[in-house]
Amino acid sequence: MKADFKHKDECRICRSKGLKKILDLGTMPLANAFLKKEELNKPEPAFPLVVYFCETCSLVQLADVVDSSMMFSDYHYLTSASKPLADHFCQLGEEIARRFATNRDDLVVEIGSNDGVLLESIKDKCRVLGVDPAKNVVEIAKKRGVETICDFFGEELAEKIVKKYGHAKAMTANNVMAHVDDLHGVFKGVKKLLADDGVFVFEAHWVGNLIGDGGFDQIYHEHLCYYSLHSLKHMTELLGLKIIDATLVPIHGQSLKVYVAKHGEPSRQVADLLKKEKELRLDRIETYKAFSDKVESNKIKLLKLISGLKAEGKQIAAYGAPAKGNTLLNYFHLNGDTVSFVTDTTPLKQGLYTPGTHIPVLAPEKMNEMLPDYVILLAWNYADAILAKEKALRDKGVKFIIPVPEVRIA
Ligand code: DWN
Repeated sequence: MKADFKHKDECRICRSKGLKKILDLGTMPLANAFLKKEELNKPEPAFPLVVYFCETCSLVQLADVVDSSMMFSDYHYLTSASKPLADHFCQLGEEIARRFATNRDDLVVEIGSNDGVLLESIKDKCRVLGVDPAKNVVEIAKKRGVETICDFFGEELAEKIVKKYGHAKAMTANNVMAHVDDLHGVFKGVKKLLADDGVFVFEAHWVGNLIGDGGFDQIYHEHLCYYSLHSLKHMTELLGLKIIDATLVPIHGQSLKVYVAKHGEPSRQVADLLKKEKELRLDRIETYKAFSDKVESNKIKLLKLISGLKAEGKQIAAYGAPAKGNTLLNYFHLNGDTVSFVTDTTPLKQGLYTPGTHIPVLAPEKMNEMLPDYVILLAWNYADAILAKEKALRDKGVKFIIPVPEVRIA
């Protein structure tokens, strides 16, 4: 099937041509392209999944860019399907309203607002506006009472928003900046829309965690960029923006939480995190070569464990159908012959099949009915919350295989 993607040979931050290949995961279907039963026998679009490193600004990135409308116009991912994440974003919303949008008339704009969980939590404290390209998800946000523009954010939309709503005292974009191909356009749009004293606070998965955990499954076509604070500093400085604060939060493994403004001096934490990245050698290509070796050793360990369990006649299922789970299932060639089903709390995914591996996605209550011997915890980033929530299931003997950061059974 003809694939709609283009190959770029320059860095999307500094435009350097010297991109170096660091990991090739082969050709894969889109991680959120869950299938209906009647689509299982049809050809599935698949695209190269190859990771590159820019030695000039240290941005880790994909160079093969899939058409964004293919990935984001009808979206199966809902923030509200993961309670720990929804709770986290409500806390972030509270911080934004408390620190940056303190008056009822202050405007808060969220880029990639998904189903409106964050903005709904502060819509009675300040003016809120969401921006998200996924029509199906925007409808859910609007039902929550969150005004949302169904579009991709960029300079043009920023100008339209300023004309209609004025400047934003705060902006946010969580697990969004990784998805952006035109980074300059989005940051220029932020600069246009943000009030002179405004703050843009956003979270993005940290490449230091990807390397540390060997969490290769967070690599998929939606995620074009894998950020270090160093690379984000390079990007913001190109546009005269300043990173005034930064920290790490325990979300999706570990994510950067970055505060950007037009004025102000960087906090001590910015210097400390940049120093930590230097010590982790995130600006050196050798670091990423070692990462790809770790991915291979994790693959061997997990496949050895699974083949042993299958040889013993054990039934194996999976818990959570995250996008990253599809990278793992496809890269490890784990299909329905090995993994009999996967459960997920997202109604949009239930009744569908995983892309490439065609494993049925069932509602969570099916796990209690089927009681498999083992479940691969594909949503490992919520391991603590899920293991606690599923105590009764575990007391019935269901064991959890946690694939990242180290393969272990709980
Ligand atoms: O960047 C992105 C991240 C932030 O969200 C997007 N490109 C797509 C998506 O990635 P993901 O699907 O890997 O995200 P999550 O939040 O790790 O997905 C967790 C999945 O597990 C959801 O489909 C919900 C499900 N889940 C579940 O079935 N039971 C989650 C929890 C907490 C549970 O108890």
